[in-house]
Amino acid sequence: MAAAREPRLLTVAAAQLGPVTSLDTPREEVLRRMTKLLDEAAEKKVRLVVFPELAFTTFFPGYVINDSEELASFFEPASPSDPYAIVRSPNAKPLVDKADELGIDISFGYGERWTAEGGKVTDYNTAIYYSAARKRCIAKYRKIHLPGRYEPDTRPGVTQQLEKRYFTPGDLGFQAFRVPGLVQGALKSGHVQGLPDPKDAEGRGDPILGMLICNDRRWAEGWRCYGLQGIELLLEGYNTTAFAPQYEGSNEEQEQEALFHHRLSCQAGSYQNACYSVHAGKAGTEDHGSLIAGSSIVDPNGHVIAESKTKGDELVFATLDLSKCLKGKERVFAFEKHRRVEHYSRLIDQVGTEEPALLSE
Ligand code: CDT
Repeated sequence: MAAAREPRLLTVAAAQLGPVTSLDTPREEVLRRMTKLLDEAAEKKVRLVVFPELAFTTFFPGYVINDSEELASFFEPASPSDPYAIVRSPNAKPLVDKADELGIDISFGYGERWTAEGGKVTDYNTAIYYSAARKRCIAKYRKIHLPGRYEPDTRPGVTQQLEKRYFTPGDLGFQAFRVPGLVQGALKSGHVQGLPDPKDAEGRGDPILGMLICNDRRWAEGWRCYGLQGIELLLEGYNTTAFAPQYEGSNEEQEQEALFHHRLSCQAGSYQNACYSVHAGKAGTEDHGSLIAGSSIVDPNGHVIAESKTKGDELVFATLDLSKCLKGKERVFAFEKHRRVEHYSRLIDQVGTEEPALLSE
């Protein structure tokens, strides 16, 4: 990869949300809080704001919801003829309109009820990327690593995690995408012919982004799929339990451990794939239980460069220089020089652990 060291500056933010307390918290109230954070982002000259997973509602997989009509109210319809219907839904439109007005790109998570061509309905835990420059959504990601269980835990007083009950694993893979209008002077496809070597274009085009949702950030596999597409900025929204009474440890111990694993995953993923990452959480105490804060921005060396200080609504922002991704991409993690794919077949041929045979006496 050729060196292209001109700065490629971009100011981004994680819009942490405090708790959305209950299943019937009014949507307008949450939308007001989200649009207020967008106004603050505009004051700070932020160009892209990332909101949490399932941003508009309480974390509903934390509840046992048996009524299908009630459950449907947590999903936004979509279909092949209208895959981004969410942007016109009254549950999201005020936020999208505000993003348009301010010229800020946004990414947010929501429950998606997809009706396929033949009428089959599938529910996903989804995030979209809305480009203010294009005035439309340019990418969708559906959460792949669903945590939790299908059947509710019947022990009294436990914290539920029912994502496997309410969602199907995403079917869109880890598809990186370029975003127009975010950095100045981006090289376009028409310019490449003038370059001595097509590799000289690397790290000079419009920024390469990808999305993960919550539990996905703990899995190296997804990060590396993005790393292999030259990702420069990864976006991730989450709702991560801070304390569950059925697990060992005090409230404080569990929360600290959850924050540690959150930071560890985000820092390792960014470093090992030489990219920035933005992580936006929903924090504080909702009716189903408590959620960690720790919304953050991580640089390509794995350092946390900005982090939330509260468990409430808070804008966490930083100015990135995407050209700094090149160091890792050209040296330690120059994949084309150092990867040994002949030894990686286990990664795709095998799902669970297979221990070596037991030893004899
Ligand atoms: N929402 C979500 O994906 N929560 C999971 C809980 C996993 S338990 C460690 C998370 O990764 O935060």
